[in-house]
Amino acid sequence: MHADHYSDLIAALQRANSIILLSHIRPDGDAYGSTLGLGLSLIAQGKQVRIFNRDGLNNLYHFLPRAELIEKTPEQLPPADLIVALDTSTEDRLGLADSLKPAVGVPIDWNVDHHVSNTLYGKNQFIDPSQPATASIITDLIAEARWPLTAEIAASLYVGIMTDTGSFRYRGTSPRTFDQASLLVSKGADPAELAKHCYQSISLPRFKLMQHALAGLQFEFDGALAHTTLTVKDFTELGALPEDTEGIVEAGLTVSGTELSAFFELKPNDGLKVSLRSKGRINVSELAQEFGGGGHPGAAGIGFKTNGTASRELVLARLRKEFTK
Ligand SMILES: [Mn+2]
Repeated sequence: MHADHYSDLIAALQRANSIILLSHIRPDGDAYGSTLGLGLSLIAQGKQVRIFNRDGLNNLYHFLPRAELIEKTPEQLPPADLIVALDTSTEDRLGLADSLKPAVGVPIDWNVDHHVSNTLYGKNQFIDPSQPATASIITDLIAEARWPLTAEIAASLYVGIMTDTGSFRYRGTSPRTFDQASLLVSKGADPAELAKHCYQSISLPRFKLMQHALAGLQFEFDGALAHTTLTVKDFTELGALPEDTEGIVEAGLTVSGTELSAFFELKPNDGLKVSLRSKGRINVSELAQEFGGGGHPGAAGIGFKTNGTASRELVLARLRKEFTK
């Protein structure tokens, strides 16, 4: 997308004095990194910024600069000139209280995202699926607007890009991504230090959850399909948290010849979360959409509020069809 397209979003942010930034439930490095990066750059310009996430700040990301700015989304949003949603493909994933969902829709002024499956909610949208992270979009936006880019802002944005690209390995990583990373590192983001925090600082329960998930990994079709399942009991017994599942579905793609990895997470009250990853031959976004989910061609997810056990079988049967046709 051409840089000109940033001008409306830049103007809206410049006009506003008080701004609320929102991101998705079960936040990842990009949800935190893009909101903190943009938030800190706006604060540096004297604006009042509140950064809300339904799940607040999780343990892994406490190292982020000014992480204390990330607050749990309240039942009622305080008054603000502008509300911006970042990195969130559907309004449901903002996890807003029902009281914030009037019939006219969620009061989102700008919807800024890189997911191709974005449902285009909100009054204005800036969706760029050619960018591998929302933090990439924000990096370009800050550079274009010539807004403050301190070492703290650079570190936040770098974490968003590094985690969403799997450390610059996933599809969507382009020359532009390295230009952005180069800019952020030149402004003070420390790649080794930030990688240590993201990849070598996990809790023991989280590691044990990964260990358990890998032990349960099943390979079908000569290893082309890999899948594993975790139950509510697994989390309780290992003392693991819902956020501790990051990296499990990706681990399923490690083996040569594996095309598709699926991770099933059974939730309380027979809910189910499905994560899908593909090495490229199979479009998992299309598969997820068949069950009301979405994502990218290489990474997608589905959520079921009820009938999780039965839905797991249905999804698994559908995935197997990809290898039998
Ligand atoms: Mn993202």
